[in-house]
Order: sequence, then C-alpha cells, then structure tokens
Amino acid sequence: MGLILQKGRFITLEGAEGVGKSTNLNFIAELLESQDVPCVVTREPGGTPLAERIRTILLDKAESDMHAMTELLLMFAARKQHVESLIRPALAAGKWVICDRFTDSTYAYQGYGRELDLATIETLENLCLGSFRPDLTLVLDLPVGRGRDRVAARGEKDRFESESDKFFDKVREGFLQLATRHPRYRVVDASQPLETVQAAIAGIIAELGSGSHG
Ligand code: Z5A
Repeated sequence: MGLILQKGRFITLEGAEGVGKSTNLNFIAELLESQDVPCVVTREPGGTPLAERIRTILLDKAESDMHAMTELLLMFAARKQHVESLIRPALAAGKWVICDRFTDSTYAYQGYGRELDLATIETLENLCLGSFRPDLTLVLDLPVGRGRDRVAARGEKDRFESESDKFFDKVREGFLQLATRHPRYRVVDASQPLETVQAAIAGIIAELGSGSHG
C-alpha cells in the first residue's frame, strides 16, 4: 500500500445508527496493523475514563429531560478531554488514530437532529479544538430503516436509539450535507455487501497513506 509511516493520521467514521462504524473501525485497524502501521482505536463520546463517564450520562435514558444545549456542551466537554489526553498525544507519537464518531456527529445530531444553531456548534468547535480536524472522515450512508433493522436485535435502547425515524432522517441528511463541505469527507454506500464496503474503504485508506487524498 506504500503507507507513509512517519506521520500519524486521524480518521473518523461517521453515520447514523447501525451503518457499520464499529465493524469497519475494526477492519481499518486490522488493515493498518497488517502493514505495521501503529494505530489507536477509540470512540466518541468517550475514549478516556472521564469522557466515558460523560458518555454514560449522555446515553442514560433516565436523563430524558436533558436540554439540547446541555447535551451539546457535554459532547464538547468529553471531546476536549479525549483530544488532549488521547488523540493528540497518539498522533504526536506517530500513531494513526481511528475514531468512531467525532465533531461531525455533533453537527448531525445536535445541529441537524436537535436543530441547534450550526454556527453555535462551529463556535464551540473552534473554541475547543482550534484548527484541529480529522485528516479523513468516512461517512457511511444507509437508509435509516435498514440501519435500525441491523441493530434491532440488541437489548434495551439508549437515549439516542429511542429517537424517532424522523429524527434519524434529519441526522442522515445532515451527514450528507456536511460531506459536501470539504474533500476530507468520503461517502461510502453502506447498503452494499460488507466485502464491497470494505474494498471501497481499503482504497480510500491507501490513498490517504500515499498522500493523494484531498
Ligand atoms: N452522539 C451525538 O449525538 N453527538 C456526538 O457528537 C457524538 C455522538 C460523538 C453514541 O452511539 C450516540 O451518541 C449516538 C450518537 C450520539 N447515538 N446514536 N444513534 P454509538 O456511536 O456508540 O452507537 P451507534 O451509532 O448507535 O452505533 P451502532 O449502533 O453500534 O452502529 P455501528 O457501529 O454503525 O454499526 P455496527 O455495530 O458496526 O454494525 C451493526 C450491524 O450491522 C452488525 O451486526 C454488523 O455485522 C452489521 N453490518 C455492518 N455492515 C454491514 C453490511 N455492509 N451489510 C450487512 N450487515 C452489516
């Protein structure tokens, strides 16, 4: 694949529920490890002990009256801790970081889904992260019903999973809108068989490694 080994890269996976983020996160990690590329796998909200505690609050169905702005601020509180204590140090050590969700989920869920002002989210993003952004964002796209069907067999739903199809339609549309903003986004049709999805992802990762990715 000809990966440039010296420089860490930050890859995020995005999309609504059940699109295959976790499955493909593991696929990318195995792909990189098979080429001796050091990598760290992580997720949001979460990724550090403090951020995981915030995640527990965010996903707790008992917190049904959480204000949308409280939710937004907790997402960024968890993210700041995650970026400073895990993501930046790993990248500085030359590792590739593969993260299940990042700020694009905040735009999609709290912005497009909860209808909070996108400019407010951008202000918080700049405040918390400065100019720090992923090198590559894979947006896995799938009709909402199909994603929900894929995860239907799981146990009790968390606070986000309990949202309506209408909410998730807005989230999906949000991700597709975001993907038009910058060449770092690549949309992958997640309705295809897993092998086809993973062949597409492997091609995109190879481009990133060779430095030809936008
Ligand atoms: N959230 C937010 O609101 N704002 C933010 O800023 C952030 C997050 C960062 C965290 O959930 C919640 O936080 C999230 C948004 C909110 N809530 N929702 N919804 P999460 O990310 O931990 O949970 P999730 O999105 O619901 O993940 P998931 O349900 O685990 O889905 P997934 O990781 O994308 O899917 P998967 O587990 O890899 O695959 C699901 C199944 O489909 C599994 O059986 C696979 O084997 C199968 N699969 C995968 N790909 C295929 C293909 N191509 N064909 C057939 N079957 C497949």
